[in-house]
Amino acid sequence: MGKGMDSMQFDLMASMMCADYGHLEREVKELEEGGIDSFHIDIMDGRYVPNFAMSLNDLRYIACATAKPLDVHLMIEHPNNRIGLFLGCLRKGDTVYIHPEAEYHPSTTLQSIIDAGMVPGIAVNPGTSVETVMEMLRIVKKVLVMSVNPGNAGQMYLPYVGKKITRLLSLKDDMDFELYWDGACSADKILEYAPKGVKGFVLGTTLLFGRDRSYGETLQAIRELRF
Ligand code: S6P
Ligand code: MG
Repeated sequence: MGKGMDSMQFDLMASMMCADYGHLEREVKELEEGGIDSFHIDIMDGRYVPNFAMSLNDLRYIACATAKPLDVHLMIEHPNNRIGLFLGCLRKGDTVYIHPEAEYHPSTTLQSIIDAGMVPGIAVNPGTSVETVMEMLRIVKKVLVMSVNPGNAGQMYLPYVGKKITRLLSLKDDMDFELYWDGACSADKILEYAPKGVKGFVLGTTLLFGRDRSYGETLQAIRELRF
């Protein structure tokens, strides 16, 4: 759990598609030692999004390299066709996010995730309205708000997503889900949205990776943000 000066609680997840693949085990250890809360695994199929990032073997490798929770973000068409492959790599309590647009019957897929003992989540694209996912909000425990279009790291924040985050925050307690941020996450976004109730933030190239200080130093600086 993240802890700021006034005990602000929030989770920090590392977007592992941004890690150094030449030294993946070392990356996992340095992030763990630096105090990361969980590992965010972006799985892409080159169809639902125009990119390939991580895949099943990367997921297996990281699952073996850490005891921390995993946060699996499936950016693939019809995840239900292959959901067992992914669930088989995970431990109970890990999170699986699907994109509702990628599935004919997303609630069936979410039920498979629940039945396997995992935490069910949906990822909501910038262009997807709250109305279209409203019923699924009753099923999921986590909503991953995309503040960039899915498919790539290193993109610009899309400001129009802010209004949707406000709307989702107003629904989360009644509908019993938590809200997480994915895309272009900077310190100012954590400063603005953690106090409003966003529960966790996926960290990529904007704040954590490819910088000239250690993961531990960066994570410590985030924990020490003054809210
Ligand atoms: C995008 C993916 C994200 C990114 C992450 C990168 O499709 O779901 O998890 O990897 O947002 O962060 P940044 O700071 O490079 O945008
Ligand atoms: Mg992601």
